[in-house]
Amino acid sequence: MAIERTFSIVKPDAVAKNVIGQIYNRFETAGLKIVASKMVHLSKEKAEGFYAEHSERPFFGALVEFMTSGPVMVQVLEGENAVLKNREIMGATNPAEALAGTLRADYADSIDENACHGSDALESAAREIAYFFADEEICPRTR
Ligand code: RTP
Ligand code: MG
Repeated sequence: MAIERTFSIVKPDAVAKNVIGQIYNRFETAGLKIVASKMVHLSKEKAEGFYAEHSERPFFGALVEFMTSGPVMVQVLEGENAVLKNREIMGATNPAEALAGTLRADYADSIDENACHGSDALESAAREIAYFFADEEICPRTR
């Protein structure tokens, strides 16, 4: 299986619940390595750019308002099959449909405030990583 990188966000609701460490623990337990990480408070422009693909959807305004409501953690996760593995760890977009033991089942309150983001494909992962991290901010393991 290929070693991949994916992009992940601990969203403002989960940061407010003080579960950053518990979420990072899920990534590490599943064998994903955190190779870049920082806390940021997104501007409206940064959030709109990140979710540009959804700009015509009815929930776009609420999504941007939520994503700018408090700080987030952004991280790059590396490992075998990282894109799909992270989506499995997160669970379905709507926490009511998320499997037991997934991040969204455990930490999300609604489809609008759903705890985490994960890239949905290798191409979007590369774009999203570059949207938040310079190359020198990503630190592959040397041991
Ligand atoms: P994300 O991008 O945040 O990881 O979530 P996702 O791939 O599971 O879902 P996506 O379709 O990309 O939607 C992005 C975010 O928009 C909100 N959403 N609301 N009310 C709705 O029908 C609806 N659909 C999507 C969610 O907060 C979702 O995380
Ligand atoms: Mg998405």
